[in-house]
Parts: sequence; C-alpha cells; structure tokens
Amino acid sequence: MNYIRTLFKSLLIISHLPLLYSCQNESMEELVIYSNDFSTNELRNIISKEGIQEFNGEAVLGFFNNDSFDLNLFDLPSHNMVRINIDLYIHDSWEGNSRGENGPDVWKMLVEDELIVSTSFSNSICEPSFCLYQSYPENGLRQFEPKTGAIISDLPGRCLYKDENGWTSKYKISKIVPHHNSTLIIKCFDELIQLNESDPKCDESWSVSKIEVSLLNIR
Ligand SMILES: [Ca+2]
Ligand SMILES: [Ca+2]
Repeated sequence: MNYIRTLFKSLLIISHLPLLYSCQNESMEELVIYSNDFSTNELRNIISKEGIQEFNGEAVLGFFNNDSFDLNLFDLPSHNMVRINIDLYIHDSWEGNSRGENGPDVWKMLVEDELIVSTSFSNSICEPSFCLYQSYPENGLRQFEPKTGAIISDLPGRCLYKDENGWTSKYKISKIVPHHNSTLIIKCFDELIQLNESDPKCDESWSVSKIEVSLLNIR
C-alpha cells in the first residue's frame, strides 16, 4: 500500500502525459500506478500460490497450469479508465482451439468481475495437413494461426520441449477498461485441458514477466 502511494507521488510529476485528440478536442492523462517485472523478487499486491521463477534469463511469475493470480490495488486516485499491460509467456504444448483430450487451451483475465480477455493460445506446428488454430488476438472462438500476435515465437519450451526452439511464445497484452472505483481487482487464470498427461504443468503452462497498470482520465 505504502509502495503504491510512494510510486504514485513519485510518478505524479513525471507521468502526466497529456495527449490531445486533434479531431475530438478530448484530452487524456495517464498515470502509472503499478509496475512489476519481478526482478526485485517481490510480489507486491499479487496473491498467488506460485512464486517468482526464471525463464529465458527473466524473472517471471509462475508457472501456472489450471491456476491463477490476483492483483489487488487500493486507494486509487480519481480516474475513469484503466490500462492493463501484461507480458505473457505461453510455454510448451498449448493446443489452441483443439477439442477433445488436449483442448481447448484458454487464458482469461477478469477486471472486477468482468471478463476482459477470454481467448486461446496454440504453440502447434501449422502445415496444410495439420494446424491447431488459436483465438488470440481476439476473444471468443476465432481461427488464427498458432502464435498470431506473438512478439517472440522462437524461444525454447520450458519443460516438455525445453531443448527445442519454437515452444514458448511471448505476447504483450494491453487492455483499456472503463473503471472508476478506488479499488481495482484483476484476476488472470487459465482453463487448460490435457486429460492424459501425467505431468500437466510440464506439458503446458504460462508465466508473466511484467504487469503494469495505469490510470487514465479521458475528458
Ligand atoms: Ca498439450
Ligand atoms: Ca492442452
């Protein structure tokens, strides 16, 4: 809590970024209220059964499989929108929209109780004869090729495919959500399916290398 207040005060001066929409005569102020890349080994306002691990030389929160974390922020100053940025790693054999014993493999984000992200990811190979499609970057059931929208897609897996490149993909997810309350509750979780795996978390998992939250005032 104190950290947030301190961060708020220190960033208040430098982070007011007036952006003008020339056509609409509207203005937007943005204030970073929370930023954590886990490099200081602190969870800070995050509730999670998992801790801070390392992947590809980065500190990450994880590793998750049929699991979740919550980020709870309090005493927020006045705002009418929030921006949530999450750097997300998708590890090993996610099967996207596959149906049956291996999928679908879904990842979700709730803000308060509203579902903001509900999508699937796939690290599948994609050839004319075989391809397991994913819904990201859209919500719901869509048919995009595996790794669509990933900023990095050639990293090795974390466990099942740790010796093979192309089995971890990294995404930057950014969402702007209407929000007014002085308390903000964010929950990220998965619904992974792998019915016949003896070690599900090795088969597929996810982690987060950075989470950042800003408050917006759009007038
Ligand atoms: Ca799998
Ligand atoms: Ca699966």
